[in-house]
Amino acid sequence: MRHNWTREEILEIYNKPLMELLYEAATVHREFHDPNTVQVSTLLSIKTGGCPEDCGYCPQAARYHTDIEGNDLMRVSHVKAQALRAKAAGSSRVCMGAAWRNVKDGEEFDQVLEMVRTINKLDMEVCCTLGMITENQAQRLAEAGLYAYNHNLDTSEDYYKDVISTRAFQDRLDTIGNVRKTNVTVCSGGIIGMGEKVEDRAGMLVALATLDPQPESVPINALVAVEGTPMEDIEPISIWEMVRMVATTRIVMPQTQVRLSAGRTQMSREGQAMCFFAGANSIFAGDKLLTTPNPDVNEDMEMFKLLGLNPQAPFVKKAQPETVEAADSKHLPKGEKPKWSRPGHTIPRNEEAKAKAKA
Ligand code: SAM
Ligand code: DTB
Ligand code: SF4
Repeated sequence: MRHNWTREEILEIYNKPLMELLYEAATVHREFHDPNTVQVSTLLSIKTGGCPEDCGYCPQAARYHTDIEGNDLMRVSHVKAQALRAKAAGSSRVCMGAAWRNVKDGEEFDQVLEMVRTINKLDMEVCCTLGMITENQAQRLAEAGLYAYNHNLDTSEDYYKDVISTRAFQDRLDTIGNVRKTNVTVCSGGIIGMGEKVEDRAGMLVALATLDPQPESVPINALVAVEGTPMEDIEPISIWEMVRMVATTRIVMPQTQVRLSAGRTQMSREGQAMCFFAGANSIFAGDKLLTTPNPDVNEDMEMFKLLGLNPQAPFVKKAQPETVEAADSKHLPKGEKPKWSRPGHTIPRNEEAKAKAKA
């Protein structure tokens, strides 16, 4: 396993003649994974909208005017019902997303811990994506039975400054570092098609591939351009860019689960098949991502049948974590006030979208 990839090396891979790139990626893929098995995750937005951050791609940022329905924290009983539905539809993992900048100790986080316990007891892998977290909060999630924590780098450190002004790239790395101090696996990837250069895609892959250990899973999202966000007018990327990104990710992170994430509604079956050949071995299933549409589950299952793919069982890569009940917890809330950064520089397109929303 190499942890010293450079941007130049990664760019060279990304820009190879396509047939060379596909062959190399598929060869690496077969060495480490069963090419006919694809892991299926279901997303659940447990707290939607009203987010204080200014992420230029995100329909859930309160400052932009988008057409989404915001919601308070979901009830544990509702989460359990949704998880059971996902399990019946073939998912082995539930990923719960909250439109938070960071986790705060208190009743809502206690509820999330209860959701984690509940889903782990259904024998499904549980993932959370709740924004920035401290080591103590990561430990508490681990104790509840969390399998993975998702926290995307989203793009290169350079381009990050053109996308988000309310936190810095280093905050993301720090949260990933906090998760790494526990038994919880790391899920971290990003978005392509936000107007970044190919060099930025390579830069993001350097940041991920040089983590030691590398993330256990890497979601590759294509931007879903949502009306009202600063990126509403960005044209969708072509399938060839997605295939190149997936193949390059596979080559530099051979053991990682590479997830075809947002943007699949715009991909044909042929396009997705090429991504699976290039090393993608995970998808988000269910007709909704967090707030935007995703292909219908039945259509996905038809695609699996057509391609001879099988959904992966839970806990094949790593044993199921144990759940410690709240009453037996060894990690009590510390009531910390972590100093996550707030660079606050001006990003013109974010300011424009904010002004438009105000007007
Ligand atoms: N608030 C938490 C955070 O930002 O870490 C967790 C939820 S956030 C919605 C999770 C991820 O969704 C983001 O890091 C980003 O990669 C992805 N995402 C959000 N909006 C997207 C969009 N319009 N297109 C593609 N991916 C998007
Ligand atoms: C990830 O990388 N993509 C997922 C999940 N991790 C949390 C989210 C995609 C969100 C797409 C836009 C939306 O539906 O709001
Ligand atoms: Fe908030 Fe996460 Fe959306 Fe950024 S990506 S605005 S932090 S929900």
